[in-house]
Amino acid sequence: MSARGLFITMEGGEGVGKSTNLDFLERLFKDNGVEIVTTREPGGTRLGEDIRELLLRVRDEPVHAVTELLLLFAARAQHIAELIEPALADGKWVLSDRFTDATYAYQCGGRGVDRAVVEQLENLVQGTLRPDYTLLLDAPVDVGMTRARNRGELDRIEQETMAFFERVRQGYLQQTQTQGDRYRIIDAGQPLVDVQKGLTAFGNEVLARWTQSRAEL
Ligand code: Z5A
Repeated sequence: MSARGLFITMEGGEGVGKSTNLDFLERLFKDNGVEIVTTREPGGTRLGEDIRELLLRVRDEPVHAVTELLLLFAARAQHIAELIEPALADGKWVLSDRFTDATYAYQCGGRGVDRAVVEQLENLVQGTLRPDYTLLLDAPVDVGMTRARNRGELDRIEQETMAFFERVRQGYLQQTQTQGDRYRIIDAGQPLVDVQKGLTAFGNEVLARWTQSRAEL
């Protein structure tokens, strides 16, 4: 039986470079012989991608914060059952563009949802599943916004205010204080080449720890 795989998440505000850097990290791990599944939230399964579309489509009615929260966790429940847990159990690594830290940052930080409510849903939906490592790409809000907005039309969440995204950024930074061990923070405001030096250091650290933990079995 193969050892359980590692669960790694990439987080950060809008336009910090998650998609770009997820590809870079995937390549680095694959080049080192790791079997890896990349995915994203909301999404990752057919049902999850349908929920993503519901969540991000611009609507002419307000979306209640609890409705948004429950849709996110509904997508997450499917994601875990259908993709994340089977892959980890099979010894594969899972690299996800966002996971529950995003809920603490956007729904608690951004929308003001009580953390205790998210903790309850986290326990219900995830059981004991938590990421092994989380890479937070952190950049000033205006830097990320400028990058993201150059891409064209804004979805429902992207249409939020600067103040909202500032609270999201603080929400992420607060998360790293509460569960410090699994986080690595990279300054994503730097040129891409420097961000990717940080990613390489992170990737090599994870690979070295993994190799050591296998040797100790
Ligand atoms: N959401 C939520 O509210 N609660 C939750 O629990 C979850 C999600 C899971 C969808 O996420 C939305 O769902 C998101 C949060 C919410 N809403 N918002 N806003 P998403 O991850 O799919 O969407 P996103 O945040 O809008 O991601 P993004 O805008 O696609 O950004 P990104 O992936 O971080 O950036 P990128 O596409 O890799 O890079 C953007 C551009 O910048 C691109 O042209 C790059 O070439 C360029 N770039 C990247 N890095 C650099 C550097 N270092 N220098 C210069 N240029 C760079």
